[in-house]
Amino acid sequence: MPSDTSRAPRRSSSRRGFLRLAGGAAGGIATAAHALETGDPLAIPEWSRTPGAPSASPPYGRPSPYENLGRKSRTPPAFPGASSTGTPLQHLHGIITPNGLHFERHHAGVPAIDPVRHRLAIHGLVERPLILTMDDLVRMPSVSRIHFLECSGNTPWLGAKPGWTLQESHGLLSCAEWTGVELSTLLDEVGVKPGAAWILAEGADAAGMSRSIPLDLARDGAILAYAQNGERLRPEQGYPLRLFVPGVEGNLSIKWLRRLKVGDQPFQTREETSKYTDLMPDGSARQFTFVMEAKSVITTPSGGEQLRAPGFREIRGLAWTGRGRIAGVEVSTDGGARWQAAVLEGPILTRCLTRFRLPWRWEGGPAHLLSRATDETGYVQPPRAALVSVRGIQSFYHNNGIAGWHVAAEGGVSHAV
Ligand SMILES: Nc1nc2c(c(=O)[nH]1)N[C@H]1C(S)=C(S)[C@@H](COP(=O)(O)O)O[C@H]1N2
Ligand SMILES: [Mo]
Repeated sequence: MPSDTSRAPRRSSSRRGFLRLAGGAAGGIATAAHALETGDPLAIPEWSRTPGAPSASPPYGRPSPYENLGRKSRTPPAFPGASSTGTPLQHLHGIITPNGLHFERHHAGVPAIDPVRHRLAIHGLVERPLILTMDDLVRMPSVSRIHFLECSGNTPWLGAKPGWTLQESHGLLSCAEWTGVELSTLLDEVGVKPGAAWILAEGADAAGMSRSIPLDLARDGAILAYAQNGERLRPEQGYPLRLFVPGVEGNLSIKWLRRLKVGDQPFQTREETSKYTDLMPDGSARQFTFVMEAKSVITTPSGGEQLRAPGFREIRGLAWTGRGRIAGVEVSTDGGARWQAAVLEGPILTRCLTRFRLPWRWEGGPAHLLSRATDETGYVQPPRAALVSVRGIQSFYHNNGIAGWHVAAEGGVSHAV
């Protein structure tokens, strides 16, 4: 039994006794609710009495009408097409983000691309420049890998915002299985010339979004992805083709990819000069801060939830790192005075979300829930104050500081750091 449960009085040594879900102060599970409604807990409900709807209606399935999930706009659009929507992480389970709930970040909206007319050009410092159709790419050797994608602007440096839900504080984070051609396969095909060191990737959207990617990073598992969780990419995720660079800020994963140009130095595009740099306290700016360092967050309880009755409640969350695998996650329920090791749920994949969980009893008083991830390099997710002491508060991107939730005595949950 985990250490924090040993303090709870136990009526029974069985697991059921420990959870004490039925009856008592922590009652209120389905059986009890059904009994209230019908007076008979084993009565046959109406949906068991006649055959249900036939299958294939609609042909592409949808969630139950009782599930009311949606992405939510994160920022008011600054100019036409600029938008972002957050994944409702607080309502999801496991590590995979359903395609319809993957977060979105568009600098000039979602282009409507005809896959038959779309082309990928690769040129610059290469022996054999190429122009590829989607059919050409899909015929090539393929890989499928599960990785997280996080916008480096996901969690602003604002400190505690009591009104925030998880969708607002961490929603520009999703995780999917990406299928496509490894970029290194294509680079071998075109033959990179001596002196080549960077690759420009350019999107076919009206923003013409482009970033420079070091050749080493491009060869470290980057994918020319055409599928996501088993089906072709969603238009919002870059249909028909996106670059997917695992472990680094989402901005490098250029959607609607139309061109790759190999060069001997970075191309100094708008997105790596005026944007996606980190302003330091001395006025200098850090450029090319690619990697997403270890980070974690508790997904439940989280902001906006209302705990109703004291009793057992599993604390659950997600941890991730751009440097490989998550090695451990610790959870505190008292604002960081004491930490306990959470259980990591497998599979623990590289540059992927990892689920963690910890049994907890809410005794009814205030609590301050925090989580802290450690990755396989030994890097430990820092407190916000430690980040601020080095980087000041002018930075906008790459906030991976410890954050969590405050549980009020009456059970209301709000954002806290
Ligand atoms: N062509 C293009 N690629 C793009 C963007 C864009 O606006 N245009 N947004 C970038 C940013 S800032 C992020 S965080 C990710 C978001 O990917 P998603 O919308 O699939 O979640 O795509 C990146 N690739
Ligand atoms: Mo982003």
